[in-house]
Amino acid sequence: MFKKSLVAVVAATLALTACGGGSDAGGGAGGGSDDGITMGFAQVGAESGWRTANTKSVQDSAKEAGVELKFSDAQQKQENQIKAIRSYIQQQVDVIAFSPVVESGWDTVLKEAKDADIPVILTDRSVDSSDTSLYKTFLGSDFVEEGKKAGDWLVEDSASTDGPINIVELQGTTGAAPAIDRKEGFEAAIAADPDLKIVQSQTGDFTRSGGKQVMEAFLKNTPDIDVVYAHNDDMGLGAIEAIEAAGKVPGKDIKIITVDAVKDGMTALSEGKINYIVECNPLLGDQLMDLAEKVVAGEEVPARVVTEESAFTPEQAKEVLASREY
Ligand code: GYE
Repeated sequence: MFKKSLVAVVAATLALTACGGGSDAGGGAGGGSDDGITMGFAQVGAESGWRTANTKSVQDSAKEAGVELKFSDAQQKQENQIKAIRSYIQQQVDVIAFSPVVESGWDTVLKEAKDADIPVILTDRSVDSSDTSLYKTFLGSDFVEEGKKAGDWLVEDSASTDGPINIVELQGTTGAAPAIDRKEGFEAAIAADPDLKIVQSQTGDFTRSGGKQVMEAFLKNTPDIDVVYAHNDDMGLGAIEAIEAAGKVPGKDIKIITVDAVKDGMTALSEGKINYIVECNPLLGDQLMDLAEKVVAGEEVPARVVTEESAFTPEQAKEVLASREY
């Protein structure tokens, strides 16, 4: 255990160093980043297709905007993110942006950034701190709304079916804003139909392997599963593997609803293995750089910037698949 966490810390530190170096090269190539700003970005990890697209978006947009990016990957561990933020404070970056892996437990480190006069931007996920002066703005999706869209679709889809409909839920990372909110929104929506019942709900940690493992267990211990609601595409894709291995047909014997709409998810949707995907846009880089420049210049920014999103059926997935960026 101890050894493992030590490895993680060393890896995170290496990531910090390596990426700092990489962005220096980018600044040099641009030739004019002397008066540009430096951003410390503490990413959650590399747990999903969404996250990979989000990281690329942030890195590309930083380069384009002439922002020197110091990037770290916390491997889904809060302690690594806190370490990275402390290191950015020490390096006196102009602005810190991060996507908090879980909602709670950030006040101390955010206070340290505030005391050092370094503005903080929350991106993608939020914190539950009651002191909103600890950060300048929160850029990201409305996860409750995403959960509602998923639930509303199911209510409509099962309107013509009589009798109970058993739902199993694959939750995101325990304590993460998108896991908490997507659950809440979905539950609120399906309350409209008393036949819809969540019979099992467990975390798959937003990963494909997590989704597969939990779904295998559900298939063994839960009779008559009608629907899977997965908090992201990756867990849904893992569930598909488990369902097929159990000799059932995903999308037919068991319906699947997910959130994200990344390429692999949209491909499975277009093949009818997933029935509905609620979009969550990972391309936050441009808006983030824009907000960062304003915040560093001392300009006012809105306290909340919500990303615009839609949702897709298999037919719609077929239409848009080729033109999707991620
Ligand atoms: O849905 C999931 C990722 O925070 C919105 O994190 C993000 C979520 C996304 O791991 O795939």
